[in-house]
Order: sequence, then structure tokens, then C-alpha cells
Amino acid sequence: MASLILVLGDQLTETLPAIAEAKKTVDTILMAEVREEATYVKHHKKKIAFLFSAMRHFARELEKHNYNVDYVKYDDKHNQGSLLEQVKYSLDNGDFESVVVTSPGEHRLLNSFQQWESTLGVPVHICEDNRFLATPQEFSDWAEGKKQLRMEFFYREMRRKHDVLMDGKNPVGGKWNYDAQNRESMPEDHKVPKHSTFAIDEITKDVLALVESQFSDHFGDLDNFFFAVTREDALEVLNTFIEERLPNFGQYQDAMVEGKPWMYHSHIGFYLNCGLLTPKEAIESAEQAYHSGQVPLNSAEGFIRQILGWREYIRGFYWYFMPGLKTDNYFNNQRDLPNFYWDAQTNMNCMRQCIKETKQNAYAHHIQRLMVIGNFSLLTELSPEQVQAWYLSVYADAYEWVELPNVAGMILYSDGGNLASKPYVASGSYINKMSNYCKNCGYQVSKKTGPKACPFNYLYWHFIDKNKDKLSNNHRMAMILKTYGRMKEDNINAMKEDAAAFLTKITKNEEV
Ligand code: FAD
Ligand code: DLZ
Ligand code: SF4
Repeated sequence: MASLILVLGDQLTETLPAIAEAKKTVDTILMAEVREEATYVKHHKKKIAFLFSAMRHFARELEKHNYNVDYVKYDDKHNQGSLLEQVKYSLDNGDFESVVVTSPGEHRLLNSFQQWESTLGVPVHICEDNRFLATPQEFSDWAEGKKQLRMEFFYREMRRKHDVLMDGKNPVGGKWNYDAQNRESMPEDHKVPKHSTFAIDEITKDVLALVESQFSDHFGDLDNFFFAVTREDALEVLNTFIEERLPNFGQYQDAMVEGKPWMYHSHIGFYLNCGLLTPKEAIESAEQAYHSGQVPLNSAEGFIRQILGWREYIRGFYWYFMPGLKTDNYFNNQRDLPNFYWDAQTNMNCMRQCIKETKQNAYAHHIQRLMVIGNFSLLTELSPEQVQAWYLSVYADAYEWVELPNVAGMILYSDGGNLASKPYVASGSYINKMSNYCKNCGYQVSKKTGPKACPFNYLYWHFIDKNKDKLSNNHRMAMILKTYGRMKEDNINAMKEDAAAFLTKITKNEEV
């Protein structure tokens, strides 16, 4: 009665029911590095190297714990190139009576798994992914019948349900949310702690050589590989964050400084999303640090809200709104991505820095993703399909369940406002307030029109002008529409002209 248990690259967690309930001497765990997963979007080289190395290390751990593991490397002779074909190959060459999988992080794969039973001719059992704090069903029960979904209310339910930062029935400190104390810019001479890096062992060395030879046409730099690839090292990243960065996390959460990609963020998304860390342990560590007086409440609450609130909300949202979320296009935007999304060659320093860091590290922090690249993508009317594929491929923490709601819902408003209460658009003054990028820019943030004017300025008003009808029933846009209504027609026309010229350049892929 042997089962073949397929474990995916983002399921590297020994406590998953599919693994924990395996019969060690009977069942086989199959893990495979396959072309289909690595290339259906052309993932960043560092992302592939990170995941393959983490998968190989995880397989070794399973073997140490006496599991039977069939690990198929990318260049193995019997590699079949896709998960389905690899499972077929194992069934044809082994003696298995059933297949066990864990519910995947993508609608595409879940659909495929649901058809495997008829394709393969054996029972296929899809286990629940128990690493999240809310199931898709819980989210859908919460969302059903609500006129408007807002993360903040979901988050409060989660705090109560999991008894996190609670003082009886009330939130610790009396407030649910301490964001008012966050969002400071960072003084330029402020020294940020070094981010964690790890020695490269033989396994990672082999993987880096493999990626260099097999994925040379993919985006991204492979040098300076810094990732933790084992659970032990991922725990070290978490612990170092709690000690060195969390105390300042809240305060500098939204700040951006040229040459400082890591700031006070945790850099644990890579590990949470592939399974080396669990959200529960990250939340518990932060809560404990607050109770022991190591970190202030605004930082602990702010960090916990990202994981217990946003991360869980985003995941529930994904399954609730799929498959429509992937094709929604509220503003009907169609423009192709300009080349500088791949080579960072632009005179806009904010975009240059954020894309350059993305290329180097397969990482950019939240505000860089949201208010620089995301903001620009909406203001320049880029195709949601292409922006989604870009974000999914370039970040090492990107899987569709978490990337898509952030891109379609949060930055592009392509779902018409189910996720964001208003489009996250801003002019250059926001970027100037939260960063030092404008100092080294080919454009001037103080100028609204003309050849030297910051493109975010005229693009912002162009966006408001063009979409005013679609935005007029949104009360959160009322102030801005009022300001727009008071602007002189000449000024509006000048900005519209500059925006049109800029957008034409983007369409033609000319230098901007
Ligand atoms: P921190 O800033 O230290 O935050 C701690 C943790 O909170 C993160 O690791 C993450 O698990 C969670 N978190 C915070 N914000 C969000 C959010 N909006 N959605 C879900 N989880 C959140 N996050 C991903 O994990 N994968 C993605 O593919 C991804 N794509 C994004 C695309 C866009 C356009 C935007 C605006 C945000 C995206 N995010 C994504 C959310 C967020 O930017 C990253 O989680 C974060 O930058 C990861 O870095 P960190 O681990 O240092 O996070
Ligand atoms: C992202 C990724 C990559 C690059 N490669 C593999 C792989 O070779 N084998 C595998 O099992 N998983 C891989 N993954 C992760 C999957 O794409 C991920 O499981 C799905 O996107 C669902 O989240
Ligand atoms: Fe970005 Fe405008 Fe500032 Fe240049 S001036 S860095 S384009 S916001």
C-alpha cells in the first residue's frame, strides 16, 4: 500500500500532513526540479538557485530522518520536465497505489492536481496546507455577504482568534494599530545593521553552476548569493531580525535610501513562502520580544500585522477571487513593459535604484514594490498581465497566491477596488518625502511640467484626469478630485501634454 508523495519547491516543511503522516519505510517522497516550474515565467536566476538549493538541502534532511526520498535534479537523465510527467514516470517505474500532494499555492496547479486522478488512474489525495493561520474556507466565510472587504477587520478577528497581542478582549496597549507612529524617513547617515548572509556549501555551489548554464537568459544577477537554504539558517535570519532590526522596523518601515536595500525589514518572506519558517513562529517571536521589553509595541504590532494580517488576508483573497483576479483589467491598460524594467537603464533615479536592487538581490522592500515600481506601472498604464508576470518572476519570495493580489489588487487596481480602498498612486513628492532618490535624479521633483519635470508629477494628474469618472464614486478620492477641480485648465493641459509625450516614449521604448 505504498504512496507516492509529491513535495513542491515551496512546501519545504516537515510538519505538513503529507510528510508527517507518511509511512517512512513504505512511502516515497518525490521532489523534482522541473523545467515547467522554472520557466513558465522566467524566474530570476537567484530565485531558482535559492529554491533548488533549499529543495536539495530539505531532501537531505528528510533522508536523515529516515524518509525514502526520490530527488530528481534538473539535469538528471530521467528528468521528465514537468510535475505531472515526473509523477507518471514514478508510477510507471515503481509500485505505488496512490499519490499524495499538498494543496499548492497556485490556481493553475490546483486545477491540474484535481485532474490527476483521471489522468493517472490512481487515487490522488490533496492534503490541506496547514501552514497558514486561516484556511481559504475561513476567509470565504468571513468575506461572504460583506459589502466591502477590509484587511483591518480581518486582522482584528485573527488577533482575537489566535490570542495575539491581546489583553483579555482588548488589544494590548488599547489600540489595534500603531501605524500613526510609523512611516518616518531615515536620516542619510543612519547606519543600518548588516543583513544576514551565509557561506556557500557544495550543494549551493553545484546549483549555482547549474543555473548559470541552464538559465543564462533569465533576468537577474547570480553573484553575491546570500540566502539561507536550510531551516537552521532561516531561523538564524529570523532571530537576528528580532534582535537587531525589529526595534526599528515600525519607525522606518516605509523609508527608502539609495544603496541600502535591506533597511529594517525582516527578509523572511523568502523562507516563510517556501516553508523553511512558519508564520506562527515568526509571530510568536515578535510577540515574545515585545513582552520581554526588547522591542516597542509599534514595531511588534506593525510586524505582526504584516504576517497575521496582510499575509493571511492576501492568501484568503487570492483563493476567493480566483480565477477572475488574473484577468481583471478595470482601467483597460494595455501598454507593454518598457525595456528598463529588465536593465534599469532610466534617468528616473527611483526606478533605476529599485530595479537595480531587484536585479541584484531578487528583493525590494514593500514601499519600493508599491510606491515606486507599482505606482509607475499604474501611472503608465502597463498591461496587468505583463506586470503580474514581471513581479512573479523577479522576486525570490514570489508565488502567485501572494504576488497576484498585491499586483492586481494593491498596485494596479485592476480588480476595481476589492483589495485597495483607492488606487495607490502618488506624485514625486511622496517619493521625495520617503527617500533620498530625488537628489541624484535626472529629473526635478519640484517641477510639475517641462522637460526636467519629474514624470510622476504630470503622470499623476494625467491619471486623475483620465479616470475621474471611474474614481468619482470613491469617497477616498474626493479630496484629490476637489483639488483637481480647482486646478487651472492651462496647468492641466500642460501636464496632459507632457504625460502624452512621456507615454509615447514609453510605448516606443525610447530613453526616459
Ligand atoms: P517585511 O517588510 O519584513 O514584512 C514581514 C512579512 O510580512 C513579509 O515577509 C511577508 O510575509 C508579510 N507581508 C508584508 N506585507 C505583505 C503583503 N502585502 N502581502 C503579503 N505578505 C506581506 N510578498 C511576498 O511574500 N511575495 C510576493 O510576491 C510579493 N509581491 C508583492 C508585490 C507588490 C506589488 C507589493 C506591493 C507587495 C508584494 N509583497 C509580496 C509584499 C511585501 O512587499 C513583501 O512580503 C516584503 O517586501 C518581503 O520582504 P520582507 O520579508 O523583508 O518583509
Ligand atoms: C518556483 C519554483 C521553481 C522555480 N521551480 C520548482 C521546481 O523545479 N519544482 C517544484 O516542485 N517547484 C518549483 N517551484 C515552486 C512551484 O512553482 C510552486 O510550488 C507553485 O508555483 C505553487 O506555489
Ligand atoms: Fe523619481 Fe521623480 Fe524623484 Fe526622479 S525626481 S527620483 S523620477 S520621484
